[in-house]
Amino acid sequence: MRTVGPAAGTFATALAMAAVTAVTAVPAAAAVPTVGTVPGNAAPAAVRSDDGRSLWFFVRGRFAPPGAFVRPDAVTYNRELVPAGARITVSEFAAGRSTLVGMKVAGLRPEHTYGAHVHTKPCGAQPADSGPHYQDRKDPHQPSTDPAYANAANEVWLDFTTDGAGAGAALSRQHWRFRPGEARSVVIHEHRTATGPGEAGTAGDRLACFTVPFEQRREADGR
Ligand SMILES: [Cu+2]
Repeated sequence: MRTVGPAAGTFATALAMAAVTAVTAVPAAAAVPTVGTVPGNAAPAAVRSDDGRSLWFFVRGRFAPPGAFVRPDAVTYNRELVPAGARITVSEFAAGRSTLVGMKVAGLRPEHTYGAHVHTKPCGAQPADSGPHYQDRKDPHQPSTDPAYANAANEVWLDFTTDGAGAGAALSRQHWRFRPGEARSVVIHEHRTATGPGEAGTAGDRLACFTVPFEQRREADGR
């Protein structure tokens, strides 16, 4: 497992790793609060606990090509690098001013380094539908390639390298919380994320997208 972004504390790392691990250990029928299932082609596994201050959830999906009639929630745009049937799990744990995002994938190309980020819009039939990267401090110039904004502390980067079986994982810790409703998907890209001026944040083509319900607007807020 690779930690992206600022060095995570031992406790937080252990906690997040436990969350990522729990993702595979929790059976679909676990007696935990379930806020609906992920529609479309994602697996019916969305477990969520949200008391208004802290939040924990995970969602699982299985990639498929965009279909004409099903809204794509786990969609591959490149079946060579993200084959149909490849699996993804994304988890978020957020409390106080910290956010941990974990991701596990399986069924991808073995020993390949992928870029991955949290994006601002849900997946669609087209790769561009997921919008730009989520940024804590928004770059006034979009698309953002200024390393002052396009970096692993201000965005959520989940780059990973698959093992010999095509499995991979990544973990990101941020010292901020998502603005509700503004972080909507994880996009997997062609290669590692660049960091230099004029190219920071770019990672090649968008290969696949997974719609994720990161911190959402609370219905009680009436927004
Ligand atoms: Cu991206």
